[in-house]
Amino acid sequence: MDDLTNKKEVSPEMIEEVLVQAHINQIDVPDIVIPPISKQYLRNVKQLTTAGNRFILTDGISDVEVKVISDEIIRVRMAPQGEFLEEFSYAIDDFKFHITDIQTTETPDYYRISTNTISCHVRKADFYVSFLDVDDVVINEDSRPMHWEENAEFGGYYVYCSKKRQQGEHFFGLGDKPSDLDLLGKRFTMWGTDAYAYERNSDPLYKNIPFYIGIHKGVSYGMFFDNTFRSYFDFAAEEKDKVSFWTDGGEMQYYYIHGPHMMDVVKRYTKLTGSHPLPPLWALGFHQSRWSYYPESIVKELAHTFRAKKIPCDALHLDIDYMDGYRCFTWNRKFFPNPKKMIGELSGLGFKTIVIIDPGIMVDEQYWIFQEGRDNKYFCRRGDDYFMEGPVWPGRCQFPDFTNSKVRNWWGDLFKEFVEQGVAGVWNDMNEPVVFGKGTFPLDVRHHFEGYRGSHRKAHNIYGMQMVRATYEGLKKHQRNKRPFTITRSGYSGVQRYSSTWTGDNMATWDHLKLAVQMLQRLSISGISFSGSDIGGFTGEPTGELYIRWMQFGVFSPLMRVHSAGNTGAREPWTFGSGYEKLAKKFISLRYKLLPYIYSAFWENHKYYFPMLRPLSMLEQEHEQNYSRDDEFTLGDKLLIAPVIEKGVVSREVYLPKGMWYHFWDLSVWNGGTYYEVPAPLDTIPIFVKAGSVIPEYPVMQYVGEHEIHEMLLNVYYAPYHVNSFMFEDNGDTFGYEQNIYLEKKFETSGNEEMLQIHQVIEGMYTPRYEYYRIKIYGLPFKFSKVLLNGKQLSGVKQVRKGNILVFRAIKNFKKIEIIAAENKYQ
Ligand code: MIG
Repeated sequence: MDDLTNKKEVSPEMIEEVLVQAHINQIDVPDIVIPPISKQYLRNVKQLTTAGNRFILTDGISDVEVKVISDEIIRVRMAPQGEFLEEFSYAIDDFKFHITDIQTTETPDYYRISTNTISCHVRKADFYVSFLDVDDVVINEDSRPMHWEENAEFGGYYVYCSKKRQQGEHFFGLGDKPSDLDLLGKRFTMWGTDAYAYERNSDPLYKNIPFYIGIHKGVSYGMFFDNTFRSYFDFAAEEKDKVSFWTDGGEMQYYYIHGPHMMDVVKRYTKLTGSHPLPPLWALGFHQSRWSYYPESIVKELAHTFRAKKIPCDALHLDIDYMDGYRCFTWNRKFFPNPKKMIGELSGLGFKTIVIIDPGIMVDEQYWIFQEGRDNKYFCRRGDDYFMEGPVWPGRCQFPDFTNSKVRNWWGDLFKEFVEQGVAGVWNDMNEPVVFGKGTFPLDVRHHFEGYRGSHRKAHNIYGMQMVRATYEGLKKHQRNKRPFTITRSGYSGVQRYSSTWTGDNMATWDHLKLAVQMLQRLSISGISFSGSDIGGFTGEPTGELYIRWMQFGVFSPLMRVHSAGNTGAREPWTFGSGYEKLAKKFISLRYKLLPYIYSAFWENHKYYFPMLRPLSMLEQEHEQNYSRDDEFTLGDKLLIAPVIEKGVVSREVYLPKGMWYHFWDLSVWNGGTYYEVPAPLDTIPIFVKAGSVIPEYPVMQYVGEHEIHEMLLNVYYAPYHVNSFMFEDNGDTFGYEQNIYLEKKFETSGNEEMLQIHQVIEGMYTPRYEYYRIKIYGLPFKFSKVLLNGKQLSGVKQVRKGNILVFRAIKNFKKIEIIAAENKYQ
């Protein structure tokens, strides 16, 4: 073939290309050696065209699309050479947003696209994009025009966006970064990584959540950079007045999400990317895990010990050693001769069995799952068509392409047998994805990407999310109407629609406890409320003290699980001696008492997009000094928790947000808006209850559903003003709530010197089995004369603890309760 001489023949296409390049690079003399296009900044805006809620602006070469998503959300995309990629996103949920009205105006200087809440300005002279509120205050603006650069090796473009850091601006979000809550002055990468024994400021970790929140002058907004390639964020690290984000490929595509409150931003982001469906209620109980509990006799002994010691527990986790040679979906029959029988026995004791699963499928001709995957071409392939192979636990493995719905369905169906055996939940590990040695797949590996195609550069950061999605959907199908429970280590924005998550391989150190406190808050404001950390630390050995302090934080972690590495000492609640065992039991029991409250907070996340954990910076964003106070938070909106995260301390400083608070343990009343040094010996941590709250409480059970609840306890904390509290109830494990089979109860309390009123409004169609509430009223400032229920006097009202607590029983459907002060009300 004469081709082999490699003469430089010039085709008409090449000439055309050379001319385009020359034009872009402003070169007069085109050369046959064409260099890749180096950094190109958008230039002046030449034109705006409109199509409905989409606006296309061009500088003659590149196009920018501004799309109004809702009254408060605007998306910006850039097509370097004028051609947008087909629209597709794994992150975006299908929520239909509302747009009231869109106005466009043109001035000599800029184009302006406005909703009734925000406007986007594009400056004609230099293509600077900015976002303004209704009063035309600039909330966010470019500090350079968007820019791009050709990626000569892989194709596509590096795409960049630089924003101005507004005066005094701070930054939050980004998922699981192991750093202080405030991201100012730091730079981060999104590239899911197996970060065994990571440290403070290690980066990247497992998750890829390219969403951040900026706050300046007490106003918040969000930026969601929806791009799955390896991406980077710089929060004024390189240049003090600039914030940048960029990627190795794909499209510059970001959503500006308006506030002005951090809460609004987080709710809108969560609406955009979805929330977690309700988990089964037992999943909010206590989980005990270890790498690994085996054989069967050890697992049973563990279960019996919990029951014998009367320490509540709902779930036991089996790590990789339950498998036969680490082959997914198999059991090691030597260790677990009859899994169904064992799971049945555990279930009889009230335990759910959760098993781990990895994405790597062992290359083994005798293994039917490998055969099926290979024969159906479900495994990922290299760029030049060989199957992708690499070593993980089982040895050589191939990996399902979870970006293909056919593969996901296949994977999901593989859980059928597990479900029949009684497995109640699946823990998805190593899905960054991990390959020993190299870390992950080579970048040329191809992915289906729902038909939109991509190399591993594009699919890496969403691989884990699609794996757990496959798992979730498979469980959902095979468990029929029962809610699945899944955990995942990796994930991309939107992963919360399919799974809970944990913070991976942490260490048994005090700083790691602090990191866990910071990371769970960060995840929560990044759309992922249902998270936990390995209580006690994964690697290393905690002292009894550290273990208990971590357990105390665990009570307020949406996912409460003890887990540890194989080469560490045991981590059961009784491991550290009877003194610590008593404390572990006390706090695990507290978790079970608070379950109806935690469940209601979960519902508020699922249905209304409220994050479960709320940092001080969210509660009082107008106070900059709160931004660095990231070691206390509220769970839901009623309980403020200040975990103890230092060795040997018996008190800690707590900032109480404005308002009146009750000390959870001694019921004393404290005024917020200031700092206190709060006693915190090892048998307690500072917990405060917002005055006016109604906190529902369960009796301590050894596991969810151990017995019917005869009365629901309502703890009512008097406040001299109006407060609303919410409680959610349903059957706890089906999708009935999607058919409105649930109750949403609103308790409205209002107190004054004469009386305390409690109104109850009930919505929904569920009927709890109990008939009565037991109501406890704390902090009444007066002596009571009588209690009226729907206007009729109640008998059997007791006063305890020097008369300061009233206790009585009330029918569950009451509408109004009035506690009336005595004439001589000051006692
Ligand atoms: O290569 O399954 O983060 O929780 O115990 C380690 C064994 C694989 C990593 C997980 C950890 C789990 C461990 N896994």
